[in-house]
Amino acid sequence: MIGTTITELIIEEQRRFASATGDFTSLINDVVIACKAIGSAVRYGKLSDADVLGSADTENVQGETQKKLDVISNELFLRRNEFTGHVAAMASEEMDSIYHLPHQYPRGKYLLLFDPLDGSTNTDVNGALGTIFSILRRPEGATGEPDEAEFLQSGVNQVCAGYALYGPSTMMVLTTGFGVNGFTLDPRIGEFVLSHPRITVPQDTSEFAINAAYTRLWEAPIKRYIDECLAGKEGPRGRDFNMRWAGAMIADVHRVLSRGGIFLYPIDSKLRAKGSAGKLRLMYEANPMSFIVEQAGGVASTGLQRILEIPPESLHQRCPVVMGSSNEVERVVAYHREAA
Ligand code: P6P
Repeated sequence: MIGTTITELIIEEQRRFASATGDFTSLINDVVIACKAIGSAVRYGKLSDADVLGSADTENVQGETQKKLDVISNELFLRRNEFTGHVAAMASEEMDSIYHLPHQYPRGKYLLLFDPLDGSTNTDVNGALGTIFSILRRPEGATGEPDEAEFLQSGVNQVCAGYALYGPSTMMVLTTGFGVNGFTLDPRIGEFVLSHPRITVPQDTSEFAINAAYTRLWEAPIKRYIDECLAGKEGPRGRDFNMRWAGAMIADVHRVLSRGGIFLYPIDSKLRAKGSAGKLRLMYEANPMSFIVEQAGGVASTGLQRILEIPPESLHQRCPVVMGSSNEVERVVAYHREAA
C-alpha cells in the first residue's frame, strides 16, 4: 500500500474546478521532480566526483557567493520546467532578471518563482536546507513574452506555494489554498507520500526563532518582545521561553508549522542603513512561506502589515518577516502599533 502521493492529492483538488485542464497538476509534478533531484544532489554531494558542495566562483544578484549547489539547483529547476508548456517564464533568487524560455518551447499560463536552495551555507555543515517555490497565474489577458511586471503580483494572488526540506528525511509541504499538507519522500519508491495531512499551527507558543547576534541592531518593538520572552517566568509573560535558530528559514518555519513557534527576521538599523527593507526576499521566500503559514492558521506580518498584501515593486525586494503562532505574532504587531 503506497499511500496518498502529491499527484493524487493535487488531482483531488483539481477536480474541484470543472475547467481544470491538468496543466497545474503537471506543473506541480515537474516542481516535485526538480526537488527530488536537488535533494539527491544535496544528500550525496560530497560523494559525487563533482564535489558539488564547494563554492562556485560566482555571486548572485544578492551579492552572495554562490555554492556550486546553488547553481546546480537553479539549473535543475530551469531544465525541468522550461519545456513543458506550463509556465510562461520563471524567476529565481539566483538570477538577476526573469528567465525567458528558449524560443522553441510553448508558453503556459503560470509564472514560477523559486529560491532553489535556501540556507545553502548549511551544506558545509550538513545542516537542513531546502527549496521554496511560488506559483502565480499570468495576469488576465497577458499574451506574448512575459516581462518582469507580470511577476509583480501581491502574495494573495499565489495559486500554490510550497517547499522541500532536505533534512533527516526529505519532505515537501505545500498549499493550493485548501489547507497545508506535508509529504515525506519514501526512497523505496521514490515518491512523496502524505505523512502530515492538514497541518495547523498552534495559536500559542513558548518558542521563538531569531538571530540574537543582531540584538543591538533591533528596533524597539522587536527588542521589547524578545526581552519579555527572555525575562521568563519572573517577567511580564509569566512563563519561560525557548529559542531555536536553524540558519535556514525553511527549517525554522517547518518547526513552527510542526509544533508552533514564532520566526522573526526583522529589519534592523544595519539593514536600514543599507537602504534595505529586510534580509528575506518577498517574492520567493516571504510570500510562499506566508501563504503556507496563513493556510495553516498562523499569521505572517512585517510587524506593520500582512506580508501577502505587500504590493511588489521589484523582483528581488526584501521585507521584514514575523510569522507563526497567531497569538504571538499579533502581540509583536501590537507592539509595532504602540511604538508607531
Ligand atoms: P543569518 C538563508 O541565507 C536565509 O536567507 C534564511 O533561510 C535564513 O533564515 C536566514 O537567511 C539566516 O540569516 O543572518 O542568520 O545568517
